[in-house]
This record gives sequence, C-alpha cells and structure tokens, in this order.
Amino acid sequence: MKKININEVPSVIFQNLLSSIFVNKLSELKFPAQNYYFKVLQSGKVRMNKTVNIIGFPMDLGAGRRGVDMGTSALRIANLAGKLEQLGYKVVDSGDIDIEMQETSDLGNHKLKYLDEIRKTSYMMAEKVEKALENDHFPLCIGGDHSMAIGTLAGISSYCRKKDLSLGVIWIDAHTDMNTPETTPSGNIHGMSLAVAIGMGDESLVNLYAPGKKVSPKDVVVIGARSIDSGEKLNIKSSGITVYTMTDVDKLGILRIISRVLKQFRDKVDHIHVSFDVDSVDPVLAPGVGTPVPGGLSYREAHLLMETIAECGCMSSLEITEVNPILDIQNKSAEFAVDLVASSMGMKIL
Ligand SMILES: [Mn+2]
Repeated sequence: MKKININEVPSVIFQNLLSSIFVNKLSELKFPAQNYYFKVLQSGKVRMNKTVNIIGFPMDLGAGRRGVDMGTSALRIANLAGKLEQLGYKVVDSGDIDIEMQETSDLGNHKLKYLDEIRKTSYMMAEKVEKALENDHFPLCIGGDHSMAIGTLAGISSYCRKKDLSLGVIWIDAHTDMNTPETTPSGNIHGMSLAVAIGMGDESLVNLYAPGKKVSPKDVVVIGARSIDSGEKLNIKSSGITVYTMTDVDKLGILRIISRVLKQFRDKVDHIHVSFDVDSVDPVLAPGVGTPVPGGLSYREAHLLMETIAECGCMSSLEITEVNPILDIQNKSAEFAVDLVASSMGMKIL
C-alpha cells in the first residue's frame, strides 16, 4: 500500500480539513445564553433571580473517620455566604441538621454502619431540600460526608416528580460511591450513596422519603474517579451510569468532558444537580478531605469544570461534601471548596 506523504496533499484541502475539525470541536463547547439561576450582564455583574438556601448536614457517620462533621463550620468560616453575596445573591442559611455523634450512636450492622441515624437525618435533609425548591430557592447543601446525597437526592427527586421535571446528576468525585452492602469493604454508607440514588443496595435507603430510585442511571455522570473497589466496578458496569475517570480527564481534557455532559443534559433533563466531593481535587490542593486519593483534578481543571457549569447556567442545585478540617491545613481545603462554589455560580476571572 502506498503511504500518503503529507507534503503531497494540496495545502488548501488540508487546511480546510483542519479548520472543519477545529470548528466542530469549538461548537461542541458553546452554550447559548440560557440562565436558569443567574444572568451575567454585559457589565460582567451577575443579576440574581434566585435566593441561595444553605443547608448544613454535619454528618460523619457515613465515613470511616471523625472530622467531616465539622466541614459545615469550615465552609461557613471560609466565607461561603459572603462570597455568594458578593456575586449578587441573596443568601439564607438554614443552619445545620441535628445529627447524633458516633460516640452516642448505635453502629448496628457492620455492612451498613449507623444506618438508623443516617436514615432518620437523611429524611430530614430531604424535607428541607424539597422545601427550598418549593420556595423557588437554590439549595446549596454542605456536608458532612457524601452519605448526604441520599437525602438531598431524595428531596430533589420528590420535587421533580411532583413538578413533572426530569433529573440529571453530575457526580464529581475521586470515588464512584457505587458500593452496596454486598460489595462494601468498609461498611461506610458514604461509599454507597450514588448506588442508593439509582436504586441499588439497602432497601430502606433506596425507598427513603419516596419509594424507588431517585434518578435514572442513564442520567448520571461521574467525573474524576480514580479509586473504585473491585465489587463496585461490577455494580457500575451493570448499572448503566457513565463514568469519566481521571484517565479520561487526561486523554480528553476536562473542558471537553463537562461540555459534552452539559450539552447532553441540557437537551434531555430539566433539573441538573451537581454533587461535588472535594476529594475529586488533588490532595496537594485539598488535603483536608475524608478520603484523599492522589492524582486528582488540578487547580485549574477544578475551576474550569465549575466555570463551565456556570456558563451553561443550567445547574439547579449543588452539594459540597467531605471537607475534613482535622486533616486540613489552616482551612485551605474549605477555602478552595468555597472558591469552587463561587466559580460554579458565576465568579469569573475577568
Ligand atoms: Mn464521594
């Protein structure tokens, strides 16, 4: 077979080919001005049409170690409300849900540690989140470990069901939280919360607040995964969720991935929930997290991800989980997390 010598290809054809590839790639990244929760004015200022409702879930019963229960305080100390107010939002803080501490709780089943307290408080969380949406507020849920998502997604899905809205979830995490009681190596429920949301695992958690799964697996995308247990891998494969690992981030780039996901979601779902586990970020930048794993999102990758979500203007609720002040250095992880929240809600460099 004759090898094509690139010098023999007429340069005009070659340039056209190159530019058409380039244009196609660019168009993949563009969003029309469609802002559900804020509007970026020509002046660069953000005009709000939403009140942000902060709801704290100081939970560490779903995690293997103490400390993440103080994440809600750490995020508030890092000026979460102030930064959002600077962007033009009205902020209402509903405070923290009352949760028993490990020392006074019953651990119960070793494959589902602290199930009773997690069920009780997740129900309360679901009620609060649903109420916020009914009030036309933007729920900003702060944790706490990632078992929080069981409650937040129960509340969001109940709201969506009543309003006949379809729901999509973007789950940004070093882990996939797709364990079930059969596959979990630790029994920690924060590693099962996404599985529960799509209807896999313990029935009392799956049917919490309302019967059945809270989101369809085909409308779930995980980004940033790099630590997945072996049984969990089988759960992922049988579930039908989409997972972009850190290998995919390396190969495709974070901008292409999040743009593709937002574009797909904007065309098929009405409510986009972003569940952000701070351990998705590299532990060099955010050491104060529940379960640090090397090789995470870089500083700019994390911000670009959130800035692109803001550009889309299509996020309808957000949760931030797993900040652990005990493992942190001078609250730097909480401050980084707050900056990421700001980026996802309209903060721009220029
Ligand atoms: Mn997680």
